[in-house]
Amino acid sequence: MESVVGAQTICPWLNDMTDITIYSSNYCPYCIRAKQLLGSKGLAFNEVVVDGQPDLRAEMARKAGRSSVPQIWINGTHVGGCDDLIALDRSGKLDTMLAG
Ligand SMILES: N[C@@H](CCC(=O)N[C@@H](CS)C(=O)NCC(=O)O)C(=O)O
Repeated sequence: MESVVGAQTICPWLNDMTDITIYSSNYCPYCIRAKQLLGSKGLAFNEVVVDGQPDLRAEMARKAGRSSVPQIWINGTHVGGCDDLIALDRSGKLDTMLAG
């Protein structure tokens, strides 16, 4: 059986140095999945809920170049949406990013 140890497990203090922002909607299953993945790695994140906030959604779209939620940034780097976050995690590159 394969055992995967995330960067947070090896270095639990990493989360203090990781700045994660997720623009989300409370009605979006992709947002819930992305937040679950971050939570499963013990990562705290700043959440910007865009529901009923067209200005925030427009701000997100301007920064991301995409209008769908979620949109995620890690330490200022735009990661993309939920599918992108999952792909990054599966490739091992998310842990590399988190390790700095
Ligand atoms: N492939 C995207 C799908 C995200 C998505 O379809 N989000 C919906 C809400 S659940 C959305 O924002 N739709 C409106 C739009 O695409 O502008 C991801 O993984 O993040």
